[in-house]
Amino acid sequence: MNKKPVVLVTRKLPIAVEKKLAEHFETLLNPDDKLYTTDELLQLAENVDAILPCHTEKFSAQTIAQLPFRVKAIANFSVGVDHVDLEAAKLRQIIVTNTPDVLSDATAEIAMLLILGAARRASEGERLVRSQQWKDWSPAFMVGKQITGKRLGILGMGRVGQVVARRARGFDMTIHYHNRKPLQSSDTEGAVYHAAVEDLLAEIDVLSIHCPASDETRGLLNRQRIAALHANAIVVNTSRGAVVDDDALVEALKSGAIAAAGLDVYNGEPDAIHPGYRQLDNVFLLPHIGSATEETRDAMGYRAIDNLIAIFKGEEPGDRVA
Ligand code: 8YV
Repeated sequence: MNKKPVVLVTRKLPIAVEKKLAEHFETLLNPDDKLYTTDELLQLAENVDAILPCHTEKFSAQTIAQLPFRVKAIANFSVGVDHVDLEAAKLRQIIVTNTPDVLSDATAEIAMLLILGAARRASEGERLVRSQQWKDWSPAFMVGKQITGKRLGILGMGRVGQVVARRARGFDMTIHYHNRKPLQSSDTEGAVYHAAVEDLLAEIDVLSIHCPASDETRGLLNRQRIAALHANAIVVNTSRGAVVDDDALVEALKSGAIAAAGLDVYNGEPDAIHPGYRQLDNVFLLPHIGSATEETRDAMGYRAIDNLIAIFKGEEPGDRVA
């Protein structure tokens, strides 16, 4: 019998996923969920055929160049692949895959939570109750923004963006979007396309960011574009912190140039995020939990396993990105 390929799993995955993986592969697991340094990662990769990492492990060109030639695949447990230098992987003929689709619903839920939380001052209210500072009620108390019937702008109308649009229609929101290309008219469900980001920003009440981090999108929401938003606007980000210029967003939130923000992803996450966010009352902050549901974690794992199975059968994996 042929020996099973060996897969290095960099983080603790759901039990069912680790079990399924072990049916097809020899596994090198991380039961303590230790965050490996790059040196540890390279050392562990010495005797494996593939790596199943999360976005917490960075595969720069330099790291990829140091991977043993035995490593044939990086099957990510993530939809975002900005932690992997795809060009470097291609050069080394390492196949890279991701896990699209299966986390769209979970991430859209968090986008809606952020929209509502930011609009209705959930963070501020929760802190008030917990700290026993809630002493009074009046009609002027904790008045927020109503989102029903407002205009939602979606930056990046891919899989997650489209689910958010659908959920937001349940709040009677009208949908505007910017994408590299307009969607086919059969898929837009009446959403209004804006070819220029600035035009989108000027038209909306809530902005929800869903584009991946790339050279084109890094710092896309910069000072000049934030200035195109109106003073009641709310900005929500569940994609990647890199899309936002933090100094500019913090400044706009502080000065009242925009009303509020809801963030699940950050530059410098987890422990080196812009300190300004922590000091502001008008931001609703979550710790990168867009896809963190039991169903989605399992589905992400199974999708990564399917990709690995295809790769080691010599077939084209369903979710190849490099
Ligand atoms: C994941 C994500 O939890 O899949 C992604 O790109 O950002 C998250 O929702 C994480 O990346 C797992 O590696």
